[in-house]
Amino acid sequence: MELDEIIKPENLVYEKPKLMNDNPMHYCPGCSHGVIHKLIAEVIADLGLEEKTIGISPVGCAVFAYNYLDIDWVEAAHGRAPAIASAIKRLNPDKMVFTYQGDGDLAAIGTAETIHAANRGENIVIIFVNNAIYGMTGGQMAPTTLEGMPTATCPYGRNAALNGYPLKISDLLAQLEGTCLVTRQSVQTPAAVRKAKRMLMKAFQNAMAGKGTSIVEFVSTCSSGWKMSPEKANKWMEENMFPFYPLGDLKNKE
Ligand SMILES: Cc1ncc(C[n+]2csc(CCOP(=O)(O)OP(=O)(O)O)c2C)c(N)n1
Ligand code: SF4
Repeated sequence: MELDEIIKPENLVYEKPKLMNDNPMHYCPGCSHGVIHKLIAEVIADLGLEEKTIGISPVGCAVFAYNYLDIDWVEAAHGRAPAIASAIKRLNPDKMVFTYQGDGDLAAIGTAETIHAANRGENIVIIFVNNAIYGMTGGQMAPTTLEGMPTATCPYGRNAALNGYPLKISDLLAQLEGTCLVTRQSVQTPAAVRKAKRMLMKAFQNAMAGKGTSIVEFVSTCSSGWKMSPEKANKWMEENMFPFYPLGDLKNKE
């Protein structure tokens, strides 16, 4: 049978989002970043915001996010994405502005920018990829590293007495008046992907409606930094990350 006969519009059950180009992704096998990129592309297209969306890419493994989604992007210095997003949204209130940040970018060097943008209630979306480690730089401890979890800089496991406790920054952000939606999602199963997409869509709608800051945390895997196979990383995340970072809405103002 010829390919043309199989690939008919009526047989189509899945297609790559149109905003995702054909550049090969640099992410490791089993990494959550690629799936989250796909969701963003789908949500932008579903809401018809292709010409209105400006993404702010971070420093971290997602530094090259701008290579994969054909929307407008600005590259921020490490941790400064929420400050840049605030300025862009204020100058262009009709645009859809989001940041895309890892836990090192958002919850370590960028803590101040994140908290103050959320506290000002900037009409932006903050997409927070929490893989509990600094992936890009070789797997060092992040603020969100779990107690007992080994990393390159705490090879015997995070010790709270020495390194402090893992930071639940989304819980903290949910306390701020400026946030309208703070939700914790994941993309390790098709059901989780569908749920995460619904919440991401709500976040984008909130930003366009001027309701304040929406934060979508994705509890994520870093198979390379964790030194696990993709399959094991997913299982480890379910067993160890989810009990400490439970999925669901922390705040959802109607
Ligand atoms: C000012 C500055 N300080 C430190 C670095 C080194 N650096 C690059 S990425 C990174 C952390 C990335 O971790 P995370 O934000 O969790 O993203 P991931 O790579 O895990 O997706 C650090 C510390 C830098 N590039 N710039
Ligand atoms: S190092 Fe970790 S976060 Fe970076 S691409 Fe690889 S799996 Fe993903």
